[in-house]
Formats: sequence, structure tokens, C-alpha cells
Amino acid sequence: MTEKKFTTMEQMESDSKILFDRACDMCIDTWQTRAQDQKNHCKFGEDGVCCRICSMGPCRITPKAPKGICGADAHAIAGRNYLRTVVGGAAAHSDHGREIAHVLYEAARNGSYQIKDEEKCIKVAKEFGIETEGRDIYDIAHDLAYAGLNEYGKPFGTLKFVERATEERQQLWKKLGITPRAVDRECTEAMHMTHMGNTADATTLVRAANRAGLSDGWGGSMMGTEFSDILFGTPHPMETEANLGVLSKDMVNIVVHGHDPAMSEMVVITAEMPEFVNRARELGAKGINVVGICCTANEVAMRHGIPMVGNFLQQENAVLTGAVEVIVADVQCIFPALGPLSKCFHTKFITTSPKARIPDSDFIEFTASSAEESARNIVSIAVENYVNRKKDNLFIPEHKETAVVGYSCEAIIKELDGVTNTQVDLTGTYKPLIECIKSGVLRGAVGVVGCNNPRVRPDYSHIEIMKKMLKNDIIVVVTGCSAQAAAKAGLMSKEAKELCGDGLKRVCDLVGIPPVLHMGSCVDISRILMLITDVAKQWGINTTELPIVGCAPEWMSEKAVSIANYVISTGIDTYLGIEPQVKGSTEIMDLITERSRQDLGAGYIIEMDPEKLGDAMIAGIEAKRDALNI
Ligand code: XCC
Ligand code: SF4
Repeated sequence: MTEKKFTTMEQMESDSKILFDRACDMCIDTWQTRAQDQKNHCKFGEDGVCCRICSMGPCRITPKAPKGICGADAHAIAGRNYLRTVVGGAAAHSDHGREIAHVLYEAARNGSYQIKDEEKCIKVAKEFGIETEGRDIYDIAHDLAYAGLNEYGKPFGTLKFVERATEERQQLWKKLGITPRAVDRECTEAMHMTHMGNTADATTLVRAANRAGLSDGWGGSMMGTEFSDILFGTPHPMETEANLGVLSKDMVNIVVHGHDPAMSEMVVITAEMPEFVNRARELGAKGINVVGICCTANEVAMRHGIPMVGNFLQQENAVLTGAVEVIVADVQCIFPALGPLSKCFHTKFITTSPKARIPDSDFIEFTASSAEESARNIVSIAVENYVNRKKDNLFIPEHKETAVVGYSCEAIIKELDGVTNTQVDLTGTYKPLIECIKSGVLRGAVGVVGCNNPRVRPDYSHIEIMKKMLKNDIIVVVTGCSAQAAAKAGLMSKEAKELCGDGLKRVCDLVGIPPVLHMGSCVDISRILMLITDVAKQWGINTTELPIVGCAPEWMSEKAVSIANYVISTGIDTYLGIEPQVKGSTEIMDLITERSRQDLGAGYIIEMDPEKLGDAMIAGIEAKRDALNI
């Protein structure tokens, strides 16, 4: 057997360079040129000490002017900015979750959306105290969606899914006053707290950030994940491909971009319909090729095996190939640059959400009731656009890798069951995994998540840190754009076991998994929360004691800061490769690092050098092992 050659960073960068040069030749800007134009970032913004919350300002903190006009100091200003960042992220994730709840509410046996996972529907409905015996599944789903929607604005009590957390976390959150109440309440209250003339106390602001983050992770995101599984099916392992090479030179290429699976699912299903496939053939194409970008890619990869054309910073590259008939987006992480860029090609850029209207795009609204019609419209536009492709002006880089995707918690347990099926007491649990960690065959686990970012060498930190973990027998779970970085480098292929230390390699062989497990999109970090929680419960220790860490080496979005807040609040140290914009306040810096570790048992570790960041993660895991005496 010949040894597998993995796509290298250099190969990927050389593909990007060719596409970038194409853009330059056509006098179009891309993120590379714009990042160059923006490279002298505003220092006040970077440090979080510019306040423009009222029109007496903007006030900027300097040694000579240590207070804003109202008297707010650096700590108040940086803390308010930080809290507002978290709220932006929590609102985005949770509103995504709300949209899915609305789709679930509209699901009908003969409607556009049906229930795919009845078992999960019943299980979650029971959690909400909904009667399930002898009832029609759609009646149950309807009640569940209603209960879920109520989680956003209920006047009293705390979020239902909080009860899934360990007893220790629930008590601690109560003690610290950070148990999330209604999702919208956390966001609204935080906006109120940060209004001119309200909270100026740093600790209170950071606590509110923890609580808003928790309302995302254990609220909006968790509902997004559970309800998506109910509607579209709980993911199980399947093979797909990743990187720009998944674009086809002789098929109609449709890129689905954004986050909400309601749109992408419908496009995927519609593109398989014979009437569209036949029409594509009539027009000289070999068929229709749907591929994904950003979190939407994760959603359709793990449920349909749809290839992942790339992650966040690759969205312009996809269009620059000249091979994309339609790029269709719903919400979040969509570059406005796609508008003018698509105009330079035959590519149609279609937006679908009233929440993300972008100039130079065609708007085709996507709602639960118009879904089928909108999807037909979108696929038809793509097919008819194939004849406009300039075949002599294509550049599709050839690099692509295979990847196994779709490791939901249910799927992981099923894989583990496969190796212990004779031991009844282990079936249906994470115990085999726990045993591997206890014995040291695996040293621990990390979740690598989040975006890529021009502030660093894009994807490099993701890939290098993962490789380092594998070599050190640390199993990796991934979501979001980190998952696509891993896939592009071949780290989610079964052959990636060759990059592992002996222990992890053995586990991969035995269980038949790749060493980097794809757990989905960024809202699916809620799956990681449940994984951590159930492992801790079955182990009989607290989440803070687990030899497990989180890492967002190249994060850029507000959503990432919200995630980081719920991950540390759940007791998992989070290693950041990009600094949060609070450096101008020693107090906030202390609150999110050292004091967070004292109060929550976990906090941030910030290190811009990926090599050192990886070393720190390993040291963190080993320290947890020492404390457990394993
Ligand atoms: Fe967006 Fe979710 Fe970041 Fe990727 S990882 S750039 S947030 S698509 Ni979520
Ligand atoms: Fe300046 Fe205070 Fe107004 Fe902020 S709230 S802009 S610090 S006066």
C-alpha cells in the first residue's frame, strides 16, 4: 500500500494565490487586498477602550484621559463592549435556533418539512413535560416547537435544558447568579445593562456575559441542534469530500452558504429531482453538484454527504473559480464582497433571509411555507445559468480530500457500542472512551472550533494544533470552519490515523473512526456540551476535572465569544489564538482568565503563537490528569 499524501498548507495556499491573482487581473478586491488596506487597526478598538454608547462620546481611554465624559473607566468600557460582543453572538445563534423552532412548528406530514427523527422528537418532548403517549408525532412536534419558542420569552424560571447540566454546574450557576433565564431576556437585559448610565462594575458585566453565553449554549444553540435533528435527521457517519476540488468542471455547481439547514436541506433535495437533473443534461451539463461553505456545509455534509467546498475565508475563492452557477446564502458569515465579486462572473448570488439582505444579490425569500417554491426557483436559476459559464476561463484547483463526517453524540455512542457489544454494562455509554482516557491510551480530548481569520495564517493554526494533538494521543472533535480546515488537510479521513501516536491510532483502528471527529456546525457545539456533561456524569467527576480543553485558534465572530463564554462556564478551559478585544482593561483581562478559573473552574488561555498554544493545551490536559492521579 502506498502511503497517503495529505494536502499541505503550501498546496492550499498556492491554489489560493492563483485565485487571488485572477482577482487582481480582473481588478476585483478580495479579503487579502482589503486586509492589507485595513492593517493598521485602531488601537482603541483593539483594546476595547473606545466607547460610543452615547453621543457625548465617542470617548477613548488613554493615560492622559483615563475616563470617559460620564466617568466610565477602561474597565467599564471594555466590559460593556465585551458583553455587547457576547450578546451579538448569543442573539445570532439563538435566533438561528428560533427559526428552526418555527420550521418545526410548521412541520406537517404533507408539508415541505417533515419529522425525520421521531425518537428524538419524543425524547425531547418528554423533557419538556409534553404528553407523548398515543399521540400523533406531528401534534407532539407542534407542542414541542411551541414550548421551545416559549424558551425565548418566558416571563419566569430558567431555561429547560439547564437541567441537562451536571448538578455541580447547576448549583454553581445558581450561586453566581448566571443561570440563564429566557434567551431574549438575557440579550435584552445585557443591552439594557450596557446602556449609558448603567452597569460600570467589571465583575457584573463579565457575569452577564457568562449568562448570555449560557443562554446560547444551553438554550438557543441546543434547541437549534435538537430541533434540526428532529426535522432533518440525527447525523451518523458518512463519507464526503472537502476543498475547492469538489467543484465540478462539467456539472452545474450550486454553493450553499450560511447556517440554517432549512434552506440548504431544501436546495439539496430539490437539486436531486429528475426534472432539474434532466434539464441540466439538456443544457450540456453532466448533472447538478451541490457543495457547501461555512456552517451550512457542515449541516448538509453530515446529513447528506454533500461536499464541503471550503470554510469562511474561502467563500470568495469559490466564486473566483468561475465555475459557480449560484451561490445561495441565508444568514451569518456572508461577505458583502460576494455581491460585486459575483458580478464579475456569470455567478448568481442569491440571498434568502430578510435578516441578511446584501447589495448586488438577488433576493428570494425562504420561509417554511414558501420553501419548496423558493428552492425550485433557486435550482432552476442555477441550471439555466450553466450555459453562461465561460468554459475557457475556469480555474478549479484539483486538491480535495475525503472526510468522514457526522459524529453526533448518538453516533459516537453507537461506534463505541460496536467494539463492546458483549459487555452489557458498557453499551449505550461513553465508558469505553473513559476507560481509554483513564488508562492513558488516550491522554485526553480537545474540541477545536471556530472561524479562520486573516490576523493569522488562515487554517494554519487549526491544522497544526490538531496534528500536534493527534501526535500526542489526544482525540479531537471539531465543528464549524475548524472542521473544514481539518477536512481540507485530510485529518478527518480514516488514513489520518497514520498521523497519530500509538494509543490514538489503536483506538481509531479498533473503533473504525478518524482521529478528528466531525460534530457539526457551530450551533452543534451544544453536542460537545452534552458529550462533556455525559462523560463527566458517567465518570463520576466534575466537568472541570476532565482532561479536556476547548480551542478557538483563529476565531473572528461575536458568536465565537458567546461560545467561549458558555464553554468556560461549563467548566472547560478555552484556549484562544486571537486576543479578545479587552486588553485595555487589566480587570477584564483578569476576570476572563485567572478569576474565571477561581470562580468557574475554567477560563481563557490566550496565546497568539500556535506552537505555544498547542503546548499549553497539552500541558493543561496533563495537569488535569495529574490532579486525577491517572
Ligand atoms: Fe462563521 Fe459558522 Fe466562524 Fe465559520 S466558524 S466563520 S462563525 S461559519 Ni462558526
Ligand atoms: Fe463617553 Fe460615557 Fe458616553 Fe461612553 S457612555 S461615550 S464613556 S460619555
